[in-house]
Amino acid sequence: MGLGDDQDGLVAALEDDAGLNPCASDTDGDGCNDAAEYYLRGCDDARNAVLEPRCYVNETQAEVRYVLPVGAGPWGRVSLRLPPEPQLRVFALEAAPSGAGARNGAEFLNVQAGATLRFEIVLQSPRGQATLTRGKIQVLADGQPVGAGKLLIMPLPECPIVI
Ligand SMILES: [Ca+2]
Ligand SMILES: [Ca+2]
Repeated sequence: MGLGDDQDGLVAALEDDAGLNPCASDTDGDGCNDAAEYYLRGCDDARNAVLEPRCYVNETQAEVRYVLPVGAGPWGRVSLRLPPEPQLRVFALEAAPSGAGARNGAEFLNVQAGATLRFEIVLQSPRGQATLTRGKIQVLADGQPVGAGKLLIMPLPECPIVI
C-alpha cells in the first residue's frame, strides 16, 4: 500500500474509503489537506491547527483562532494548552478588535469578552522527527478551560537524501 500521487500524506486506500480524491491533495479546496480532513474528521474550524513539516525547513507553523464568549470576562490571562510535545511552542499573535487583549509571549493579558485571539503554534526542528500525532488544544481563561480545538502533526514526508 503506497501513498497516492498527490503527496497529501494519506494512502490511496484511505482516500477511497473517505471519498477523497487520491489525485488532489485538498479535495474540497478549503486549505486543509486531505490527511487533515481525514484524521481530524473535518478541518474547517479555526480552532484546529495542522502542522505539516517540510523537507529542509526547521520550523513549521500553524495558526489557531479563538473567539471568547460575549457576556463573560474580562480575563487576566488567556493561553493555549497543547499536548505535551517538547518541540511545540505557542506565541500570542493578535487580539481583535485592537485593545481587546495585550500580547505577552505565549498568552494574552487583560482580555475583553468577545475578543478574537490568534495564536501561532510552532513545531521546532521537525526534520526527521515528526510523526503522526493527534491531540487536543484547550483555551484557558484564568486557568479555566473555555474552549477546545484539535491539533494534528503530519509525519515528515519522504525527503530526498543529500550527502
Ligand atoms: Ca487526496
Ligand atoms: Ca480540504
